[in-house]
Amino acid sequence: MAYETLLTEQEGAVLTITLNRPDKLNAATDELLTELIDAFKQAGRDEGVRAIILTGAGRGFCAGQDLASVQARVPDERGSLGYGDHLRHTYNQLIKRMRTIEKPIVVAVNGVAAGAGMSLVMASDLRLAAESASFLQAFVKIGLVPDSGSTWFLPRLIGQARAMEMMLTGRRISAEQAEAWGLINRVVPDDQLMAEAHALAQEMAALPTKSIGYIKRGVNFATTTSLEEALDFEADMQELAGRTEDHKEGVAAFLEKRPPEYKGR
Ligand code: T3D
Repeated sequence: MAYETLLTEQEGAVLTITLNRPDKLNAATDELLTELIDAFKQAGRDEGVRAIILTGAGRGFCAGQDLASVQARVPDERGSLGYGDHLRHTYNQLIKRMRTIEKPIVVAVNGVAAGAGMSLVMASDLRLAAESASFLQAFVKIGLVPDSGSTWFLPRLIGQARAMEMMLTGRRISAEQAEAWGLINRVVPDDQLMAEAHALAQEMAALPTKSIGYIKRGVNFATTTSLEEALDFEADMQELAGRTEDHKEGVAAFLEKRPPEYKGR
């Protein structure tokens, strides 16, 4: 599928998806959301893709929902702009797809990540940000509430006190602050962001892809369950991992004292 609001580029087993509405800081229209869901769907199906980089074109990463398209919505007789249904059919599907795709997503935050744009960052697996990037829970400033998983991800990542401060004030934090709070893995100089993201994604793409998928499943499950259930789920995931070709290759390579060659099978 050719996209209007995304750029995609594959280098080896690494697919880069770039949000491409730079004049609007890559604010998300329905078209962009539909295309992004599709891009992750295709990437999930394609055996040749073993790691994904998500980034933005221009000076912003993503400014959340496109507010011009919101203003164009006509309220119904109850005054509803249809946010509930819209979220369920677009952002919620996207966030679930990002969490369940069994491949690593490296996000390269190149600029401001606001509102649901910040949720895209949090739904990714490994988070790099340029020094000039920033993050804000913009919702309250326009009389909305954090969505697209923000209430779920943010307290888990940075703790309830900091999460509440970000959500209640809508204040912007720097990339340096985000790193110190554990919101992102690492800040890198602006001109090295994409090189670092590619290096990390290539490292991920050379790993046993199925293990990465099972690790994601395990962490998703464990986040909301008891230790007993998590132990049981880990045993299920280990059972599946133990059946993969890559596991056999990993053990053989270790015993033969050679680097493993993983195929993602
Ligand atoms: O059902 C549903 O859809 C509900 C879902 C809601 C999810 C949400 O994400 S709600 C939150 C929506 N996002 C925001 O409220 C953030 C709005 N943007 C900002 O607060 C600021 O733009 C930033 C803090 C992100 C960046 O500020 P700054 O000064 O660096 O840039 P700017 O000058 O404000 O923006 C540059 C351009 O991007 C400008 O366009 P122009 O005037 O040059 O033609 C601006 O209008 C445009 N832009 C930025 N954010 C959005 C946007 N256009 C549409 N929608 C945006 N969200």
